[in-house]
Amino acid sequence: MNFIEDLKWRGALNQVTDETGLIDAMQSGEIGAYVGTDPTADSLHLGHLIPFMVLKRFQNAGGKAIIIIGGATGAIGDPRPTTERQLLSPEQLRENEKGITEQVTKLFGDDHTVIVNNNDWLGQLTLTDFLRDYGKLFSINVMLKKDVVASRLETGISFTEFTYQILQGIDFHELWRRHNVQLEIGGSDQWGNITSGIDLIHSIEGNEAKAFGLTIPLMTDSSGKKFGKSEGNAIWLNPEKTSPYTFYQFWFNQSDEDVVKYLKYFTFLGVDEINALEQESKNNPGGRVAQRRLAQEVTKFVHGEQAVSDAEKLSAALFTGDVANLSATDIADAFGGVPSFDITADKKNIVDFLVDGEVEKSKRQAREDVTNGAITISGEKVTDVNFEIDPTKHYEGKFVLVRRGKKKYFLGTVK
Ligand code: 629
Repeated sequence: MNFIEDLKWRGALNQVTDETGLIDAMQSGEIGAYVGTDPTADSLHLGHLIPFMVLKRFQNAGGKAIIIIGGATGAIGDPRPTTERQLLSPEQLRENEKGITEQVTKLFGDDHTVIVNNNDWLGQLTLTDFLRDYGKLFSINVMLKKDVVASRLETGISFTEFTYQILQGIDFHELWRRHNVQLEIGGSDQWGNITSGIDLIHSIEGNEAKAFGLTIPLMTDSSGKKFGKSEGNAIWLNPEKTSPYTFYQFWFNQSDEDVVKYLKYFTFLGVDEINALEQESKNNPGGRVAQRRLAQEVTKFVHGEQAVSDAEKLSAALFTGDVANLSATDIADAFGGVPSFDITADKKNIVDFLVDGEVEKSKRQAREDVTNGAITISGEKVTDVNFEIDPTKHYEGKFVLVRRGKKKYFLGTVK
């Protein structure tokens, strides 16, 4: 399978400007491809991973990968279909840019990947040069027909956002010249900007100049919902914003309906291996073999091998209830979502502790549950109603973890 056939098999191809032209260009020598990202937040999230993975696939197929960090375009803002963006302050932009650049470098920065910031050239461009060298080559009539612009004509769009497509076009041309970049890759929302670059290259370099565009469909889950959120929260690639354990669990918890689709999209596993996992998941629904492999592969790609084994160790400890020896970080990660209550570091009788934390409705109920062995404190069963809980002795003095019954957890957090 060539690069495009592989993408089709993975369900990762939305549109490509000239499929045979692109494959010919890839076969006739090493060409470059690029993906751009704007520093609108301080971290990338799962939505960004998709085009970056396609860029890696392009690299694996013998191409050269280039990444643009949009220091200049981020200051302008790619128009959204709905409303005008709020401009980010220069301080915020620099901070985001730093975060995104570090992350991209960590994830994709190897000896073969070039990472550039479009502020290097767009930041140098004077207004008169911009209007003379580029403005003349763009037709307002064409610019107005771009999907996102057209959809904003009702609600309004500033001149600033309207100009965005020209800036992204200049980038493609700049990389075409500097790095022999002949392909731009992006999500389906990027089609208009990508074709604007192709048109610019043809205007400046002539119609024979080779420039292609490729977009990837927006990922949805089996219920048709936009993919990449967990309980309404974005899944970030920054381990401080989404812990590797939460990241691992996100993948591990995908349904049997979705898992094969995600294996194709988000891993570098080949046809044979994915087919085998598909078969396995059909033969043994609920067995989670495919989900486990998915979680391992994506977590390894984003956070490394160690994160995979740490996440699996933590999952196993939670499964067996063997939580006594976990670290405070593990506890925060694994129990971030359970009912929680504030406590002090002072010693407290277990019955009072349970009632004050609203684990139990009454002292009578609390005594009964303790006596019956239904209460576990930080992994140790407690059956004595006179037991004193000393929070300084639990999880680095930060948490006391309560389990009532088989699996109902509550977290006391020392304030
Ligand atoms: C300069 C900037 C370029 C080329 C691209 C860009 C950024 C582009 C954009 N992309 C989105 C972003 O930055 O806004 N104009 O958040 C985002 N992208 C990844 C995918 C996307 C897209 O980073 O292309 O479709 C999300 O999946 O929305 O010269």
